[in-house]
Parts: sequence; structure tokens; C-alpha cells
Amino acid sequence: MHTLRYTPIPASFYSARRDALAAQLPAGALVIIHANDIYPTNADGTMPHHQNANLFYLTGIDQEETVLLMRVGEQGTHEDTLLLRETNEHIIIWEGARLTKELGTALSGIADVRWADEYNALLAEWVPAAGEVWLERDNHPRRYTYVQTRNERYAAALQACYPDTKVCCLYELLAEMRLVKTEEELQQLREACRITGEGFTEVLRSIKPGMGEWEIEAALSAAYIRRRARKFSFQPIIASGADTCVLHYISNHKCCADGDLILFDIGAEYGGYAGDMSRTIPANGKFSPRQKAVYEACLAVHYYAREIMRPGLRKSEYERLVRVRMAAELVKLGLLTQEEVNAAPENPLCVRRYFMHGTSHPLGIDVHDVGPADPVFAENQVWTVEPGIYIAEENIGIRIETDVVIHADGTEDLIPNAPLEVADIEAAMS
Ligand SMILES: [Mn+2]
Repeated sequence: MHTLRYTPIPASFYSARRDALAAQLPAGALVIIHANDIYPTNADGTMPHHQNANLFYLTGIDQEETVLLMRVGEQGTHEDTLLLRETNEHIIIWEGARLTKELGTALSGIADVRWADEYNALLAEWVPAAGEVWLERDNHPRRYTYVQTRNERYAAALQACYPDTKVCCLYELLAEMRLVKTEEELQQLREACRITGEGFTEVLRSIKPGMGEWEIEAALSAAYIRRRARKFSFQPIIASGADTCVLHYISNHKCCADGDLILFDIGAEYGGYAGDMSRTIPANGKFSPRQKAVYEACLAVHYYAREIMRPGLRKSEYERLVRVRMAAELVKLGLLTQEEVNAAPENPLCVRRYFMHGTSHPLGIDVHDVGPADPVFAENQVWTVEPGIYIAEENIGIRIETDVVIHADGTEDLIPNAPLEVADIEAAMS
């Protein structure tokens, strides 16, 4: 569609997602999902709008002030209404026209599109008539609430206005749905990952000692946006030297010194879907023997993790198996003793001294995408695979991450276009 930088998923996908959600809800349920707020910075400034992931998942609409209302009837039938911000003279001059009702329908598959000023009147009619009101809430286990979201604010207001109305949370249902990707979603993720790997490989060739981490960030940003990404899918980590051991280093303010490693944790966002990749490279194009030994150890664990990621394996069991494999590598590197590992050989938590994060998280609209607490791997789930070894006393931090789709017979690497082996990295940089 000419109004978007990306090729959107067809509206039939969004209709099918709403059908699947409605099929799990009781007759009389009213679903209400709001766009995320536009957050202020200072003076007349705002943060860029970032769409609510569940609203995007169910409508494909990436515009502020959007609301999805679904009235569920018997046997999963449902009537959907989309509220959009109406364009006016002021908006046309300052921001450009917003979606028309026709475009709203074309993108979302929802026939009943109205302007957002009908919001209060519609809810005054539909909320008291509803048996249950189902609201979007973010129950991610690691969520930290700095401010109330629009959806949380509405939940509080609803309970105050209609204390007898039963309010239910959509989080678990949508988390379960979003964990398994459809073919349309896989297509967006493949493109996000293609851009992520291709842009990195292009930039890799020009990296030299003395470059600023920020210069590499700028080159990556150009490489991604030129390929129709909207932006990085998260704050990019370009960490050299000691900062390779800072897991979420994002200031990217140092110059890369000869002999340093540079750890990249980067991703492009395409069509609302996130790529997420880590690579670790020598600033001067050649790994030292010790850097190479640690890299090869991490890579062995990376391949092992991809190998055992199969339908039917539970996530926590997978993480345990990866820890066992990592323990063996850390012993070989002289970082752990065999005695330490033997104290708990089935689950050697001592590896956390050098590998302190999880191996994998779901990937999708969100970089840390939603899912049930401890899911069982299944076909068409998309996961990152990202073991790391961080030795602060040696200024060696290595993380090797790709994204994979789980198929019946194994995993599909979504970033095969970025060098992974030592020889390939050194060749690309020579
Ligand atoms: Mn990741």
C-alpha cells in the first residue's frame, strides 16, 4: 500500500486473528483495546508513537488514538468496530492526513470504521450491555510499570464508573496466540531478519580500530533504513572492550581500540516485526588466541542450543540442557572447575557467573515477545538463540545470537546472511 513504508500483511490475517480470539470468549463479551499513549518529553515535544502490540496484532493499524471494539455473540460470532482519529485542517498542515475510513477497512478488514469522537457515546451504550469487558493489560513477568498505560487507565476508570461490570484480562489469551506465528507473520519476520543480517554484513566490512561505536551505529542505521526498516527494533548495543561484558550497554560512546572485541546486539524493525541479532567481532579483524577460544566455546553452545530446540521440549528443560553444555565449555576454558560443576551436574547454576541471562526468548511484534510463562516448543514459534560468555577480568564478552523458526524436523535460521564462524568473520573484515 502506497501509504506505508512496508508491505502490510493482508487484512484477511487480522480478520482471522479476531475470529480466533472471539472463539475463545463467552457470548456477551466486549473487547476494548486502545492504542498506546503519545508520551511527552518536554515543552511541546513527544516521544515517537509506538503502537500497542495487541492492537496492531488484531488490526494492523499503526496510528495513534485508534481503538478496537469487539462485541462477541453466540459461538464466537463477533461485530467489530474500529475508531480512528479524524483528519482535520490542522492535522493536514502539521502532520499530514491520517487514515481514511476506507483505508482503515482495507488494512484491518473491519467494515465498521468510525471517528474517535464517537468513543464516549459508544461505550456508554455498550459497556452496561456487556456481560464481561475484556481489556488489554500487559502482564509480562518482567514488566516494570513507570506510568499507567492508556489501557490500564481505562481499566481503572471503568471499574470506578461501573463497579458491577466484570472486567477480564486478555493478556494470557493473546500471549498464547502470539507465540505461534502464521505464514504472514513469518514473512514479515524473515524480512526484518534479512535486513538485520544484510545491513550488519555490509557495515562489518568497513570496521577498523579507532572507529567510534557511534559511527558504527550510524552506519547500521543507514543500512537498515535504506532497506525500508522503520528503525532499530531496540536500542542498539555496540560495545567494545570492557563494555562487551555490560549486558545492556547502549551509550555507544567509545572508540574501538586495536585488540578489543566489539559486541553487537542489534535488530531492524520491519512492518511492525522485530529482528534481533548478536555478533562479536575483533576490532582489528583478527581474533587473539584467547578470544578465539572463548568465541568457539560460545559458538559450540549456540549450535547445540539450535540443535536441541525441537517441538515438544519445554523451555525450562531446554535452558537446563544448555547450562549443562555451557558448563563443559567453561571448564575447558579454565573458568569453572570440574568440582564446581560436579556439585550439581544436572543443573550447574554456577555457569551463571559467566552466562547470566537466558538462552532464548520469543520474537515477534515485540523484541521480547509475549508467551506463556514456561511454554513447550512447537512448530512456527520464533525464538532467539543467544548464549553468551562474559569474562569481565579479561575484557572478553561474547554473545552469538540468531533468530529461528521451529519446524517439525528442526530450526530454520532467519539470519543466515551474517557471518558466524571465526573464519567467515575474519574474511569479511580483511
Ligand atoms: Mn535477544
